[in-house]
Amino acid sequence: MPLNVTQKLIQSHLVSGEMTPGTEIGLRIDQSLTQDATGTMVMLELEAMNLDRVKTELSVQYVDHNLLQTDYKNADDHLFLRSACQRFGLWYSRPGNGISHAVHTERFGIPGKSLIGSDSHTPAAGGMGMLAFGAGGIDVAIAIAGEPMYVKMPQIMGVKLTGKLPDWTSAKDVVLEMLRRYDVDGGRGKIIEYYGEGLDCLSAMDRHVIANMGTELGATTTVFPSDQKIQQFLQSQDREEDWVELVADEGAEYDLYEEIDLAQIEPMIACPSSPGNVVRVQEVAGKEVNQVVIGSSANPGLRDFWIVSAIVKDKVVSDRVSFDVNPTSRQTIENLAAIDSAFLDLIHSGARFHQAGCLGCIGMGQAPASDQISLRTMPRNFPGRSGTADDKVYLCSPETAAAAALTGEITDPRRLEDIYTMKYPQFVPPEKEIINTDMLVAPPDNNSEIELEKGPNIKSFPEFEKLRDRVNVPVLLKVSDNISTDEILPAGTRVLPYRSNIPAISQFVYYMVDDTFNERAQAAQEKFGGHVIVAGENYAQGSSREHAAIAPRYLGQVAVLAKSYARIGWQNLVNFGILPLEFANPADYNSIEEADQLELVDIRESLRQKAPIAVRNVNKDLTYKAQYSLSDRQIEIMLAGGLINWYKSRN
Ligand code: MIC
Repeated sequence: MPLNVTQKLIQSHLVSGEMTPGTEIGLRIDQSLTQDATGTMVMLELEAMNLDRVKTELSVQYVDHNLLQTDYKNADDHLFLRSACQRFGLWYSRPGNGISHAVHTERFGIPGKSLIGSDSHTPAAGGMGMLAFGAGGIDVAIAIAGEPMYVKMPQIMGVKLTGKLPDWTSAKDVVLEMLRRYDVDGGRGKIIEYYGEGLDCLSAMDRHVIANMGTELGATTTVFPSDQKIQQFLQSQDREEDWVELVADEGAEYDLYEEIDLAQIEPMIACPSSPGNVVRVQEVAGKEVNQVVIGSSANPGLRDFWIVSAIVKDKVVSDRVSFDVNPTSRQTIENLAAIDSAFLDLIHSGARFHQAGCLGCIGMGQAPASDQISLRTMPRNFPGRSGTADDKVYLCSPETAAAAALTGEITDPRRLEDIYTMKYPQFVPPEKEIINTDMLVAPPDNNSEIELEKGPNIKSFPEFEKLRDRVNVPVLLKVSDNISTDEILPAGTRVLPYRSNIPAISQFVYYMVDDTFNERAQAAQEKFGGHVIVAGENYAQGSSREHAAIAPRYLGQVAVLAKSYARIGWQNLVNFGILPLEFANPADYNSIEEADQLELVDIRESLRQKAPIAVRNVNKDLTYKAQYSLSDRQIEIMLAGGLINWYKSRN
């Protein structure tokens, strides 16, 4: 049978299950990637699991999120991660070396290999023909310990690309067009594979942009073939020997089909406050802009920075606009500096040039002014994520961002031809990039004696009890559709330093939605032994941060009762022993109110029987049927009270 690229990747890594959509499969994991904001917890989990040394072919720890050092906490985390890399045998990418996804693609990614990362944008590596998944930290820790990664076999959606992108548009506009068509949940349960002759106009880093933001579609991952474009890319990275060809067989088929004629793509923009809220730039042109930020894992390529420098060359950005440039990596900075006057052109135009990293993308500084528009080449604009509560963040291509920086208003970049009588600048990539690997520290051969270096803010992983059989607990919060992990547990300068301290970070759970939540959760834990949350569709979309499950569990969350879940958020609930229940009849959602008391009985036996759980609303005297779609393995994990308890009981 002719196979597509996804099927080839899955087949070559399959250790259990069959490629039947909806059933659980186990996959061998070759490489792992962790970043600091989620990685500290991964290292604490490795410690809790008593791991001696990584069992993957390669594992890399990046420091790219928690870069601001407003006190000792983040700096302590960096040292802790360095010691953990030495202790467990990981590579360490030093603070300021750059954003995990791009650095991994440039330095370590290999077509045909599998990758798991404690960051939801890990699928970016699918741009170079890898099978790459974002996951909660504990799933990454388990893979580092040599266990397979489990996922429900997705449907494979083939997106045929035809034609060639017009001037003033680029890869970001393509993925924004996908978001316009499918919104933030249209990719759920799917792997998106791009194919067709349109691929010829997309470089490896352009494909990275599209694969990165496949996460915003809710997709399990995104896959591109490994063709001549990837070969050229690996040549430019001095790693040609890592190239293998991986293309679909002649006559390969997909479960679902979609098509995009690239020639029809126009500059697109995602409006506040969802990546799925996409319109053509023209439709919102003229709105005054106060901030423009270039960078992030969603537009990390050298081209993405060069095109902006070429557009702003010999001009000065609007005096209303803060023009922030967040380079992807030190490699980007060195190479930008080596291309004619590109670096100087940016600086001269007024750019505020920052260190390499994620920065404002996760609210680590760069908060916009109140009630002002910020245009960003980033992947996400969930409410308040920027650090400003009433933010108005738009997501767009580097071309659209540069145009707004110059004019001070949202501007279709095609208009620059008239405003400045300029032609679309054509990027000629260097045949060989400047490569500097000095900021990547290799793991030592002998690791067993090394001590973990824990600052006072780093607290060991909390212990959780096994699942109870009966609970009678209040609904502490009722939320609507598409609640993101940024709303469940925000990031930003205030909260992120507590990622290695669950008791401390738990005070911020649901803080953005209801700042009395923590207090009420503690009271409910004392009085009733816990609480539940009621939610709409696609609960816990967005980031992979497992803290959005661990911290609620720490506060006594027993179950979530939702209409549906986002993949990683759902998996994280299971991993930390919170029941991810679904309404058998979604209309039941309407009859529950905050503070209703819900009684769940025979929980353990129902799980063993894989039977629905009856949820009695004590206040309304109603009973709802709650279902769940857990595999046998996940049921064992739930009964044990979470993945760590389960792992320990087997090792
Ligand atoms: C994000 O883009 O939301 C993040 C920050 O990269 C997260 C990880 C985190 O919360 O630390 C992600 O996407 O997984």
